[in-house]
Amino acid sequence: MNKQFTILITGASAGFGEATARVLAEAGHKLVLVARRKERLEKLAGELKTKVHIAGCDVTDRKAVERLFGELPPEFADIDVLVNNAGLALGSQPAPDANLDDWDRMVDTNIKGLMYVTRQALPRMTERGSGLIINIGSVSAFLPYRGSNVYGATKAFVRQFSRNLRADLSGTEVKVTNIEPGAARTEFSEVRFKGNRQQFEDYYQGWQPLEAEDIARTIAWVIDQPAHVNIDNVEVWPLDQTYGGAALNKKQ
Ligand code: NDP
Ligand code: 8X3
Repeated sequence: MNKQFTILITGASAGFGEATARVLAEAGHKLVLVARRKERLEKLAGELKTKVHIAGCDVTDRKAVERLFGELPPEFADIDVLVNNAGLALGSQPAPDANLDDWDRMVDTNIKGLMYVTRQALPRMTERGSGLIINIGSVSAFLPYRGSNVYGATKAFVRQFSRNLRADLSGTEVKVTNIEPGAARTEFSEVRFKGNRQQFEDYYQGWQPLEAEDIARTIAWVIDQPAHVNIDNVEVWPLDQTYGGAALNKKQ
């Protein structure tokens, strides 16, 4: 690691975000850790040997996100890197059976939450003339599968928003990266299957998913690139997951 940065990670209380906090703390970066479950962040901060500021914040709450940035202590106020990681899938039913509240929450978190946090972070980056936004998308942005409906569509938003940000930020020295993981074993699937432990275990049975650390290392690698290099899009797949063919609805 060449430089020590101030890095804000949303969704740092579990999965990719927590693993990323651990990897980036080892490299000596200052961290701002954000999630709703503040007690988890407190425990994590206590284990990290770097300067950490924690903030309990629901990214779907626009005012709370504004407060989060407005109340950053001076030594954490200049965010060099934003890792927009907070997100979720809820439910895996095909669209006719899906729960509209689940759809709302995925849109609110994966799209609107990411928008709110990005909009708060950007002006200071452009004023300072440096910065990096790392968005956590998903292979579901472009890989249709049964039950992905709104979840995959929110990640398609993340993909295109990342590219549109690149266009807007041309000439500002602010970089944008979209990382698109395939299936990983984290609390993500507990949330998606609404705590159904059997469904969780069945899903991961017989193949090897990604681990949170695989994505944390990818994030650290993106951050390590020299100032003139922008990694635009990274797909990270488990070897055991790949494309299926187009589905045929054979009548007989
Ligand atoms: P986890 O469920 O393990 O972690 C999700 C994190 O997001 C938690 O820290 C949670 O914290 C936080 N979060 C959720 N909603 C909010 C909210 N409204 N406000 C603030 N924080 C919130 O999942 P992963 O680590 O696996 O997922 C992280 C990201 O990676 C997500 O965007 C997900 O879509 C994406 N992804 C995951 C894949 C996987 O297979 N696991 C594959 C591809 C992409 P808290 O509950 O404390 O608020
Ligand atoms: C989650 C990855 O493959 O379950 O974003 O859609 S996958």
